Amino acid sequence: MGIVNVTPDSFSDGGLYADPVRALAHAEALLVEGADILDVGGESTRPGASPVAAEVEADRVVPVIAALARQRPEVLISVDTSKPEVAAAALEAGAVIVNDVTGGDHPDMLPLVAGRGAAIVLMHMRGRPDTMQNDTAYADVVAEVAAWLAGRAAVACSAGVPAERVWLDPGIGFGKDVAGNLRLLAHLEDLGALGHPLVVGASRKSFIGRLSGADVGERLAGSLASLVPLVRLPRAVARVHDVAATRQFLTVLQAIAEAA
Ligand code: HH2
Repeated sequence: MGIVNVTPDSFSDGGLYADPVRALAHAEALLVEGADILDVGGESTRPGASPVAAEVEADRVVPVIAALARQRPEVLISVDTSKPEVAAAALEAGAVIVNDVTGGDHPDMLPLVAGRGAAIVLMHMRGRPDTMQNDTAYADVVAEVAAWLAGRAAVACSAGVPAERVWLDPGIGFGKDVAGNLRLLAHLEDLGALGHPLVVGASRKSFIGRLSGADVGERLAGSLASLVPLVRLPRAVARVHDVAATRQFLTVLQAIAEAA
């Protein structure tokens, strides 16, 4: 899953693709690099970020999604939003997946996704982006995140979203400290055991900087290392900024796993 941030302030590429023409060119480049899914977002969820109004967010993402859907009808487009009105407009424009960092918290989100026959990514976050790093203590982060995701998946299924269209994400960096992120990555199989495809977004995140001292633009090697646990999972999606390198890395890793 290649990331297309149509934002002025995303943590690693804010402002680079805020212009729709640039966003489209970036999306096309990610497809050439081998992305299977494009995740288009119009609101930064970096730690400390303030919410953006729905109209602003929709104005950012909908033209890009509509143009992409016209030019590349075969591509799976995901919209990174937690607002049902933005999701509705994006699905209308051609998106088929809603990537919701609040785990489908808004009461209208899951019925919308079910009604449109879309898929949903339910991500775990503690609190909201502006406050989420204030409390990162868990008694057992893996058990707590797994229990929460299992509960949200059950709610999504009862709202009418088929189980195979409910994807789960531990929310790396969302209300977790370095140790919490590492434990989640080390125990992804516990989350995979919930029976849904997993999405993992570790790309360029700050725990890699904390561990290595690397600045945000220099975290490719650490981002790739974070994906090693993914090859043990039957169904997993890597949400990344650097698609070509990730593709090559996962191809070789997978080949080695199969040879074993
Ligand atoms: N991380 C970010 C945004 N959306 N969605 C899922 N499912 N999982 C993630 O880990 C995730 C996500 C943050 O990354 P990015 O989009 O690059 O930054 P920003 O939120 O600052 O735009």
